[in-house]
Amino acid sequence: CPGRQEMQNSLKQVQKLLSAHEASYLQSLRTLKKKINLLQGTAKQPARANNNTCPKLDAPANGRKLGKVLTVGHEVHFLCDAGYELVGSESRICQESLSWSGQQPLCRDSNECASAPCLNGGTCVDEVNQFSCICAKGWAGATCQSPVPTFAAAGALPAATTGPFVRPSRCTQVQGTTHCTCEPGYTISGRDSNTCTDIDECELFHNGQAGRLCLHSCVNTPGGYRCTCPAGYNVTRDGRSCKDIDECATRQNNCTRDQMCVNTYGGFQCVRVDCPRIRNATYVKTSPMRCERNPCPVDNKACSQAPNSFSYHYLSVVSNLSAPRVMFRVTAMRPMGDTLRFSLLGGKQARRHFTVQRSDRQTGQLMLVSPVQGPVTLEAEVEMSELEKRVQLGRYITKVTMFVSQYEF
Ligand SMILES: [Ca+2]
Ligand SMILES: [Ca+2]
Repeated sequence: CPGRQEMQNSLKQVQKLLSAHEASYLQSLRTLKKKINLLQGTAKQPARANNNTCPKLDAPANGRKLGKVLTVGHEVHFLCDAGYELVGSESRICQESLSWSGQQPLCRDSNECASAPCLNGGTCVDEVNQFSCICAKGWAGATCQSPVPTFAAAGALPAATTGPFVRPSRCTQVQGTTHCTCEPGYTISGRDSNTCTDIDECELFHNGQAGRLCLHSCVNTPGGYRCTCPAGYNVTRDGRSCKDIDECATRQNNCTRDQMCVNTYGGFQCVRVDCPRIRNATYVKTSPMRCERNPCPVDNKACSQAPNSFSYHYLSVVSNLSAPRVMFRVTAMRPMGDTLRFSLLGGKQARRHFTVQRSDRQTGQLMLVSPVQGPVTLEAEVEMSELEKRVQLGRYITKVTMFVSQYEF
């Protein structure tokens, strides 16, 4: 009967399916058991570690070892330092037999010369992580790429590019690149690294923010520079500024015996003090810088009204001195009478530059009111008069001569 046959076929298929499931189930069970055994073995391992590890491995010379676990199933990897290449097994596994797979690797110096980097017949020398070239005659550079300029070629250069302002550079090869250096005060010339040219410090620092290189003038020299000063000055110890030469102290003057030498900034002056010749009174020199009136005849009012003394003072100042500024003080040592007066004598020029002020009861001071551009010589006279009940007792004149220099140092 067809119905029964169909039923039997279905049962057979179910049976096949069931036995396939059973086989699969048993297989899974075996795998699980294995895994459990392996896990149990791993858990017990520390107690018998010595029995279950591969021998210790060393890192190769010029290389490193990655991985520290020496138990079965673990891997150790090897790396080489830069410039070295690995020969042998890159990684090794600790096997069930407690021995490592593969071979102990080596780190071998890699050969940078393999690509024949030296040109024009140069010989390559392999070094650790780099190479150098020994160039054939007539060639230079890291890879012997540049022809060496011969002496004849240098001589053929225009005159402006030779001489003390041009020097050859010193070149060394480091890691395949050429480094050229110059002596101090020189810099690599823009055109090629074989030539060094002098640095023009005077030009370079002409308008420097930190101030001029030299206070007066700068002279560029091969490999350096120097500051110079105008006549009458020496360069200071720091090499930058200028210091006046004291011609009076160093006998570099031509003043005669009856003259006095006055040192000025940038020069000197020979001065001679002559007592004034005025009507009604005569004067005598009481010191090199002072004249006093001779005693007046009795009842000679004109003589007794003439100044009692003239004092002479010479000042040396630099040009453009800041103002206002006290230039000189006149003091009455033993004042007589009840009043002292100080006043400025002299013409327009004196009044343009000076004023006289009283600084205390017995002292008057000559003030410079505006800066003066040198070179110029200015003169001013300060008169001090003593009065008693508005009657003049005495007059004393101080003549101040001011030598203003050309330069501001
Ligand atoms: Ca220079
Ligand atoms: Ca001088």
